[in-house]
Amino acid sequence: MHASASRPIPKTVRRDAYTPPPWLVEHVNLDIDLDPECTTVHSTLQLKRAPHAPATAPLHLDGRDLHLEQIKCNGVILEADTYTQDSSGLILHELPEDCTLKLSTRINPSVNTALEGLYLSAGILCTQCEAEGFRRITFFPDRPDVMARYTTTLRAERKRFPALLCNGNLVAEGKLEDERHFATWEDPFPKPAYLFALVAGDLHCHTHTYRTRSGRDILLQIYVEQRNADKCEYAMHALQKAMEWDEERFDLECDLERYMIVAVDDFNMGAMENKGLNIFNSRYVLARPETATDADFLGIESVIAHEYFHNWTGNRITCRDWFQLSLKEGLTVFRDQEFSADMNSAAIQRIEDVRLLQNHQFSEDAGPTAHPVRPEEYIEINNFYTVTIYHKGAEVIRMLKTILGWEGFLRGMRSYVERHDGEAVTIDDFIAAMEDANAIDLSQFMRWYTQAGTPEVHLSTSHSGSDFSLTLRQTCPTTPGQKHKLPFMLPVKIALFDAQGNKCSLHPQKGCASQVRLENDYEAVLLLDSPEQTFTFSEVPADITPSVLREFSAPVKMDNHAEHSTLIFILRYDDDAVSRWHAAQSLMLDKMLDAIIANTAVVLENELLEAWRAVLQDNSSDPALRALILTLPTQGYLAEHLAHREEKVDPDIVHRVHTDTRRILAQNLIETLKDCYALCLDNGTYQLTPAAIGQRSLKNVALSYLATLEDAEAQDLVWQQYLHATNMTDLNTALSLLAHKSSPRHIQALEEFYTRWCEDSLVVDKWLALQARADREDCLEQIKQLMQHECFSLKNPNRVRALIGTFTQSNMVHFHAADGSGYIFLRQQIEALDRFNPQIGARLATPLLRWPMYEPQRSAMMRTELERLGDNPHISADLYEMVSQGLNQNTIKG
Ligand code: B3K
Ligand code: ZN
Repeated sequence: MHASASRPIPKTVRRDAYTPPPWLVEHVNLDIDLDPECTTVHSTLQLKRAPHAPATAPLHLDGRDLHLEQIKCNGVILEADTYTQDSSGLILHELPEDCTLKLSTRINPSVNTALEGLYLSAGILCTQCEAEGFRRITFFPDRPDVMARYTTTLRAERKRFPALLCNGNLVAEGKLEDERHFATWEDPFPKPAYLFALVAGDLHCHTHTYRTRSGRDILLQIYVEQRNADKCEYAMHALQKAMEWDEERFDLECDLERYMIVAVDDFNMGAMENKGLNIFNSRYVLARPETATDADFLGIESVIAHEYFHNWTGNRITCRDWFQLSLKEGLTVFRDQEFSADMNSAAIQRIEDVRLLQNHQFSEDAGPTAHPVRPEEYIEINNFYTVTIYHKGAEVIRMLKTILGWEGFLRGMRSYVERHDGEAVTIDDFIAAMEDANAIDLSQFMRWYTQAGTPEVHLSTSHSGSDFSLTLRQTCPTTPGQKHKLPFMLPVKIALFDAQGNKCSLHPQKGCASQVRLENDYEAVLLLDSPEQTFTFSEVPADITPSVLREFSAPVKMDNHAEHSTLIFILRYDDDAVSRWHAAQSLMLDKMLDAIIANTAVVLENELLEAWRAVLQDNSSDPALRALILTLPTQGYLAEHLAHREEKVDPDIVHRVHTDTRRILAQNLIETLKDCYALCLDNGTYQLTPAAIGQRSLKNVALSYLATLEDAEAQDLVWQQYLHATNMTDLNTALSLLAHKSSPRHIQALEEFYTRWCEDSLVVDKWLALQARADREDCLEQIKQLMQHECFSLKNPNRVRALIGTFTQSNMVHFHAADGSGYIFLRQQIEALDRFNPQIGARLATPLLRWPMYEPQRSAMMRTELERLGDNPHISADLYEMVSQGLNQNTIKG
């Protein structure tokens, strides 16, 4: 793409260009007259020049799409020639060192389709300010290191907007003339503008009180649309559990008097941690067993906790600038993962987290948008709310915990909170607190924040007498802008198994002992910090199988050249669930990759089939773990591995091999699958315990295998489950399986489901998603028709993600149709979305950016669609950044 006269190249923001704010805001008084078409915002800022700033330092106020009516400084109207205004804001010169600025602006929330700033969702007025949305409400130094106290008065029509909510505590409310009313809120905590929020609407309020361990009562409120009043109880319970957990595990008590959550249908992401007034995508609040799946319930529990945990890690201690985003996000994801592990099954939680990392973050690291956990530059910060910042960021925190031990990690956390409470800080500040509390040098560890790419660790072993050595070698591939990588400090957790499947006690030899931390007699953490290191253990019996990277102790690709017999051994004997699961994945991955690369039939040896049968029959193991073990790696994951081996991806072959593998497993294990299915059936009473969830997931995995067969009995099981399901988990699985076929009976089932659930938009999203995933020849035609359906709107991000996102990310064979129709379709949707919601449009572009992975014809077609997007001089900065990264991959690498 080329710069053209009509397209100014969007500005790049660089981390090293940071300078502290020259002006501080001590207090903000907002008086907001709410109206969907014309909202007026009167803002009064108490300003003070920062001590370090020169007397001539001008004041920059960010502002976007605002209509400025008036500015007054210390009561005097400022004439237009005393300030500069452009499309990004205002610059005021020669202000007195202390002054009061009053700004009046007007905005029109009803035309705000970007869903940033103040907008309307189903008649509710709500805000989204992170990262830079506050500047769409009023002029302000919209940067996270400017923290201020806010007092806000909201005024609105009483009937239409009975609830008027804002951060902090309600200090006054009352009636006004003309059927209007007001509410004044005071937030006692200084906060950056990105944590500001307001909501006005006709809402049902679900209330509870929580007594903290120091005995303070906190008012908890969940606000939802009236029709959803019966779907809040689960979220409320999750919130209370999260509050209790943070007290126990992190010694952090809630500082608020009132904690509110509001659910809205139109939301660009999952939820937002605004101080005391979280705003949530309704999919992370609303749930009943009839409408929500087990995965939905777990998702709600984790997102409710995540936003609550931000109150300390993010809100009280916030980021100095947006390059520090992982300071709050990586840490808070780590905290929510630990919470979910404690509430449910730690092993399953860990595998799910690893799955997400491998399927999404590893591929981000392997593509053109790869960036370090602390990026060096960005064009549009909204593009940087990524799996790398969030989930690799969480892995980095997890490694710290592994290296320092839980006690050491907590000591570091305590010192971080003590030092920085109330401040806007950096990742360096966090690491410094960890270092000082543990008397450790983490300068090498910092490379996890500065170097992008997934490190690869190669293991080789040798046995000499009773000495057993593990040699670990680490490398890290080139990523955009980073050719040479330095070695990481990384923890590799190990155990050694003897031939009977028992763990051996570990005796590290002197030469390496300082780099080995024994967790107990049988498990050790090896601390790697060089390109290659050897760890030797004494008194090791012959015939040893090492179990390495237990619990997935570092976010790396581990290559241990394991024989299939070794993997089958680990699958059978290892007591680390992650290792068992990983061994099963590796086995199947190898089988499928071999068949794909040679483009031959899949062959599954008896040994493998029997290992699978043993898992199906192993009623002593956790059903949830068995379900995960039996789930094949995704087609997308196969594609990434092909690319890693420098093989071009042909999606048809990947799809054929994947489908055949499932069918061969099903054919060979049909009776065992049926038995397993029957054993997992419940009595129809829905329970949301880890055991019941696990049982349902195993049952549904078994059913998914059976559904690949033409066997009449197997097909009947799917229909029976569809007809008699008493919860959404079972119903959704059954309908997803039926959706692959297009006989009149199957189509009728889809229609019936819609008629039954059309009033519930979250269920409608599932209905769209399962059709987008369907393996039907006419899948894309179906999707185009669904876009015309009464339930669909491009303006609603959940609908877009369910239909278009699912199709382009999870339906490999149809998205990558050989005629390029999937690519053209996606480009058209991105073009349409970019005009009104650039954040959502830019995210959808991700699959096209990976064109170099694919075989030449598809690769060329994908690139062409990216070029078409880039040819439009009017695209948003969000899309510009994505497209230019996509096109800047000169070498067609594997
Ligand atoms: N902090 C928000 C995400 C904001 C995204 C802005 N584009 C939710 C979260 O991570 O908790
Ligand atoms: Zn977060």
